[in-house]
Amino acid sequence: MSSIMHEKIEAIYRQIVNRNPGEVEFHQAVKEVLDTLGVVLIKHPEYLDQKLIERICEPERQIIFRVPWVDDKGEIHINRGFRVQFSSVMGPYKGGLRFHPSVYLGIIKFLGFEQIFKNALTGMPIGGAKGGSDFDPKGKSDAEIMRFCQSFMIELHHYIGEHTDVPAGDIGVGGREIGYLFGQYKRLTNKFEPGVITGKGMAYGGSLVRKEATGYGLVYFTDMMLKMKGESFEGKTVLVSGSGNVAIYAMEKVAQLGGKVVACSDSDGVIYDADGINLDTIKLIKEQQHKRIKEYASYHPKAMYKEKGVIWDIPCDVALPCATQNELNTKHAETLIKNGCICVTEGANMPTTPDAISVLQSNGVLYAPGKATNAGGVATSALEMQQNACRDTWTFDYTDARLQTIMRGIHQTCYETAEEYSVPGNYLIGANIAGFCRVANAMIPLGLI
Ligand code: NDP
Ligand code: 2IT
Repeated sequence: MSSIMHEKIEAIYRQIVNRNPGEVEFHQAVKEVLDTLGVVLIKHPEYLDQKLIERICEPERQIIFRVPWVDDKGEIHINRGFRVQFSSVMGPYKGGLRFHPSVYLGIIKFLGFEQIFKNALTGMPIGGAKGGSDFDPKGKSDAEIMRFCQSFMIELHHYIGEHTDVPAGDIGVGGREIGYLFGQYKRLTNKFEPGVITGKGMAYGGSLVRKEATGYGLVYFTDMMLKMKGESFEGKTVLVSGSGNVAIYAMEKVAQLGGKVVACSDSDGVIYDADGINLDTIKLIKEQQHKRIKEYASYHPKAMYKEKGVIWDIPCDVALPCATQNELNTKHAETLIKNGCICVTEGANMPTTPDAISVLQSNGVLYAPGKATNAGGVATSALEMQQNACRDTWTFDYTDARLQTIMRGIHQTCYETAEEYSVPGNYLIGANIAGFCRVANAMIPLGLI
């Protein structure tokens, strides 16, 4: 890239950092994309003239609201709710809701920003958004979760709708929370409008495969990358961080493809089972009991639990970070390489730090970013919206086949874009450029928006 182009992009980035002080995760996500766009801007100077980067980096709308609720003891709590509607250029705003104490505007904006390009990569008609709250669901009763969700929706319902903005789950928001949110939306609007939210239960308008989609999609994509190198999951030792929705179904699909997942984790520690993680036990502990991963050892005495352990210290062939942002740093990347890991693909959003990505890539480790590899979740959300729109329910196999086709399409797009820009095998550049160009090409014909 020419130094003039480098300076232009650097100036845009500086401006974005200054306009959004303190939002470090947002800065990181923007920088990762901007660092790969120089070659595109040389080819398409109109993108610069049209100030496309500056426009895309400024959310179309940001909503911040108070969420008051009462706990089981009668004490009042006040949380903060967010919905950042980033881009509706490809379709209605679409993206999950995260309930986690770490949530603030910078996290929601990084997630919403990535969502624009991820959603564009799926090829489905969906724009990009994200929302959530600094509410901590851990240790809360069902009734407390319900009251919080109802209060959250009292504000949120003004801004969403099947043609406007369609939320879904993310960290701390799964099937239970989606049910409470949808129930309250229905009461407030007096409309049974299933297309307003995705990740719904099958009893009231959900889609088969949505629960599995992010994890399955990640593993389908990873399998395609491995196959390009003459490899497969068969006989591979795999690490999956986290033990939530994405991690569970990544583990399930790895096992189906002949790999062995030997460890998973939560924010308290790591569980290692040399025999392969028993998924029935994980589902029982996590999906039904909402308990800690530590419990696993009481069901499988040979398994080892390490409080505050680092999962990436365990030798593996393939590492799948499926917990949260910046969970895999340079030191972890070096350990993985030393232990012979050949592939790192992201189930979580932005789990690998920028320096760690460089370390992986320069050591020849296959790497692909979350906005490509975890797009199966939101893509299947779009399939749920399609079923809702035509009041239909598809079979598991049909929906799963659609998911596989979408993941194949994303893989091919990233792979071919990397070749086109003379960086073969660089899925990061392929994903960023392909996603950005799709959004840019949809934006220009719409005038100055
Ligand atoms: P869940 O809430 O179901 O699970 C999250 C898991 O990650 C839990 O095991 C949790 O442990 C762990 N975790 C969360 N925050 C931290 C933290 N700060 N430090 C350490 N561990 C943490 O969420 P999902 O599985 O839905 O989401 C996981 C990741 O995948 C997120 O990055 C999300 O944005 C991304 N994603 C999710 C999609 C979806 O469809 N759900 C789609 C695409 C991406 P603990 O219980 O201890 O907090
Ligand atoms: O990060 C993500 O893509 C999600 N949390 C899923 C979003 C969705 O709308 O299904």
